Amino acid sequence: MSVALMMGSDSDWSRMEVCAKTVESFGIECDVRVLSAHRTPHEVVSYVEESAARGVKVFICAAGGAAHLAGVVAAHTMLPVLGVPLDNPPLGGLDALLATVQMPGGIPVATFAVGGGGPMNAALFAVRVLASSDAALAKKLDAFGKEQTRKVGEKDARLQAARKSNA
Ligand code: RP5
Repeated sequence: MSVALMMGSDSDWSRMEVCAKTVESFGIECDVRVLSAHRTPHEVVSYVEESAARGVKVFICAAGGAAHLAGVVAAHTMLPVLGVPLDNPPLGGLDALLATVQMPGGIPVATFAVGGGGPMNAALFAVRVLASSDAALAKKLDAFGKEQTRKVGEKDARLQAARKSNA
């Protein structure tokens, strides 16, 4: 059981590393590859076909600009495909967002936020998909949620203390 993270270019990695790290923090293998819908179209299809045979259960596809990677992958598999549009210049990611999200009916791509929490949320969504049939993983997700809540509580307490000492 693993996740495949595909990126259109190595220039995407600085924004997608958090995605791979988040998947791996749950003890799930994350295969990271640079494969482009436009520059390596045949390799994309071969990789998608062989990945399913290797136990990949979810594809995460990140690309900027004319971001067709997630759509092409979704056209070649029945596994869930999560698309992460990236905020490249000069259009800042609106181009990638529209290319990723505006899929024709019949070929679904779950699309995440441009920048911000998008790459991390794609990872967490992949973990949620896998956790739906894995009780141990569901437990880890639950612990992650509780820890996140605890950290927000800490931040709030710090803010209250700082405001009190400045009053
Ligand atoms: C997209 O083109 C890639 O996902 C990347 O975001 C963008 C630019 O690629 P490089 O020219 O940096 O290789 O396919």
